Amino acid sequence: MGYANILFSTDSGIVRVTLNRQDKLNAFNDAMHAELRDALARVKADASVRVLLLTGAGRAFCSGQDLADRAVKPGSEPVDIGASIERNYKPLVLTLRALPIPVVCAVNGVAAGAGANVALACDIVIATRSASFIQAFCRIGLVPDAGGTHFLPRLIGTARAMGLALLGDRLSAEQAAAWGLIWKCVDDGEFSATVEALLRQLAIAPTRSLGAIKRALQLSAGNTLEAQLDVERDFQQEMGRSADFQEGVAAFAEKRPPRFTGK
Ligand code: LHQ
Repeated sequence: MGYANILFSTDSGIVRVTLNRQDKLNAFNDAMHAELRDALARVKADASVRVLLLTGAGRAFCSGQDLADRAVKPGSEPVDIGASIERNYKPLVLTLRALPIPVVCAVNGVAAGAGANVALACDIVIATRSASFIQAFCRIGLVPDAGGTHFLPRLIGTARAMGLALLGDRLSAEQAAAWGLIWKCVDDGEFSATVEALLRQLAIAPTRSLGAIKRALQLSAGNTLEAQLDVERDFQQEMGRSADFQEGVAAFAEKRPPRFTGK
């Protein structure tokens, strides 16, 4: 499948997916969603991929749903926004969460509406200082989607989630980091280099262990302590049999850096 709305590249275990509809601030439309589905299926099928980057081209990360798209624009035909969520946003968020590799979201500019919440669905969210997050849904009579009502209260608590979702105010990247909504905010001039270093670090990490960590932390949101202790036991049992665990321990004993293969 050729891509017209995203950029896709692979290099040394790192896949980079860039939302690329710059004149619309990288708003999602049906075509972009289809391309993202295809791209994520390729990532899922390729065992050599060890980290995925999601970012945006130009001055924005993503302005959410394209409000001019036929699928959502009110007109003579009634609009079924639920169908668009079922077809596009729900599978996108679930796929990002289920990928057994770390997904980095580099928020290079404004992230609004579903654009903000797709970012929050990623595992490590790093933003440039001039970026911002807007739960824009209430500005147009909708509710947060793409997992926003799930992620926001878990990440920053109900009071802040309510404030953001009910008011639709712009939250600076700096404040987002201070609140724990995202991993980190870095100065614009250091953003690309910091993202690159992060990707390279993750690409040579023990990938199976990172996948298990991701899953275990996700499961903890709905688990009792006892159930979570069982999750940890089962993952640890699995990791204990991995080549990377052997390598990690051997490297420690030999006082050398580990050479993880992701196996
Ligand atoms: C856009 C958009 C956009 C089209 C900027 N669409 N053109 C909803 C419905 C259905 C299914 C499921 O889910 C959803 C979830 C959602 O995502 S609802 C939320 C949708 N997003 C928004 O409401 C945000 C709309 N955009 C904005 O508020 C602003 O553009 C932000 C704050 C993102 C950026 O503001 P500025 O930096 O001042 O840029 P701008 O507003 O001048 O935008 C630049 C261009 O991009 C402009 O086009 P133009 O031809 O005038 O230069 C905008 O019309 C276009 N654009 N967002 N979502």
